[in-house]
Amino acid sequence: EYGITRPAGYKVSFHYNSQVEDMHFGKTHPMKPWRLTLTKHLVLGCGLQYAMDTFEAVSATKEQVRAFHDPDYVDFLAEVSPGTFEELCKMPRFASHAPPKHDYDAVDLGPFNLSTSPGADCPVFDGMSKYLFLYTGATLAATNQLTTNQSDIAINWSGGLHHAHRAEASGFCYINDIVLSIVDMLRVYPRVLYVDIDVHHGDGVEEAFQRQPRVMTLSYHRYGPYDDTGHKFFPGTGDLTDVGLKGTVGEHFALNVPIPSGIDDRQYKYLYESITGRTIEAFKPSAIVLQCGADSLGGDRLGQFNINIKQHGECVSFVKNMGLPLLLLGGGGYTARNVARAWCHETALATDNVLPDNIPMDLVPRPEAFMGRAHGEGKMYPAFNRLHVNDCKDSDLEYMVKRLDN
Ligand code: TV7
Ligand code: CA
Ligand code: ZN
Repeated sequence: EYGITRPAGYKVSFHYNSQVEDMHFGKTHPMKPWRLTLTKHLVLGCGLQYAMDTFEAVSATKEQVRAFHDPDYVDFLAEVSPGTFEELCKMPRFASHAPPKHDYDAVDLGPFNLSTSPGADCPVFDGMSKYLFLYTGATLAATNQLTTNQSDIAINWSGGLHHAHRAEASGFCYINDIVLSIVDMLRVYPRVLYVDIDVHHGDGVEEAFQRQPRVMTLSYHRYGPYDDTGHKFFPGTGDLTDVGLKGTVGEHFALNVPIPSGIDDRQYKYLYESITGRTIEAFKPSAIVLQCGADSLGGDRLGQFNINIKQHGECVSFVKNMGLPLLLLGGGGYTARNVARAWCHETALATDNVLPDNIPMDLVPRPEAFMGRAHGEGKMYPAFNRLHVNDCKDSDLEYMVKRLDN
């Protein structure tokens, strides 16, 4: 349709299972799995399936998930549903995992930071187990394509859930598919670089590998107080001084780029390319995992950056140009139409295709109006409805680059 061709000299695989789309975290919850429906429709509408090998994902097994997560937690996730939650909570094996109460939290939290209250970050919802094990299965299949040299780039837009801890759900993330992928990669690659352009700090991945010099984690994120409530932008970690666990061999194998609100394309490009470039030079990774959270786009419901789809995509192109095995994962992204446009554009970049500027639907007023349509009209690159005040001083950004360039 748009003259889509296969990339010359390398192979891309795309991993997905449409069953993840039907899930609902709750009426007002910002995480909307149907953003993946939009993405799928755009990707297929553009004909990008002809440029890559597409795989229907199957669920990860409990055993695979235990490669990082606590066995009790894995059993709980496999069995839990709104109907079984209360029952499971009473079982001593699970009850012992109840989280400490946070004062700011109005909702009741059960074991593993899970909850059936509608206001919870990590609610228990219908079909949840299916959803979790499917997005994880897709990431592991994508990883397998890379480690067996069957693909050069592998994509799973339903993965990238970077906040999940060993025995705790956090920030809309339950199973840390990224950690599971990297653990698997370490069987074959000497060194893996993890880069995270989600607007939130990739704390779960950083923590998992804080003692591991074979994995370097690099996260770009909004950091600091986010309004006058005194609360920090979630999860509140990822300061410039946080460089891995001090006194272990993992020290200096984590980097964090804390960013004030409103950063624009030019400033983001400067930070991203100087710091990612230097990191690759020094660390010499054997493979790269890029978490492409689309909540770093301008106009995101939760994010506070002002970057456009074009720059977001250039972050993908930049690491792709290193010519290393590359895993592309999704993550956050709360203005669904922008998420779909960004990830479709990035699927095109991964396969060396250029989409005309006017494909996807700038004119789509409401996401619902778009459902069921392949694509609308409008411009792809120009961006957003709501601009954040730019609190980034060029001199501060330059200082940060120098500081990180040991
Ligand atoms: C990867 N921000 C995940 C990002 C996770 C962010 C948060 C919400 C939120 C939750 C809701 C909701 C919300 C409008 C926004 C300190 C709290 C404050 C719960 C209300 N509306 C990723 C997680 C972050 C849930 N959490 O990186 C149900 O916003 O700030 C917090 C923690 C305690 C819990 N409360 C929020 O992008 C995928 N949550 C509406 C309904
Ligand atoms: Ca990040
Ligand atoms: Zn995020």
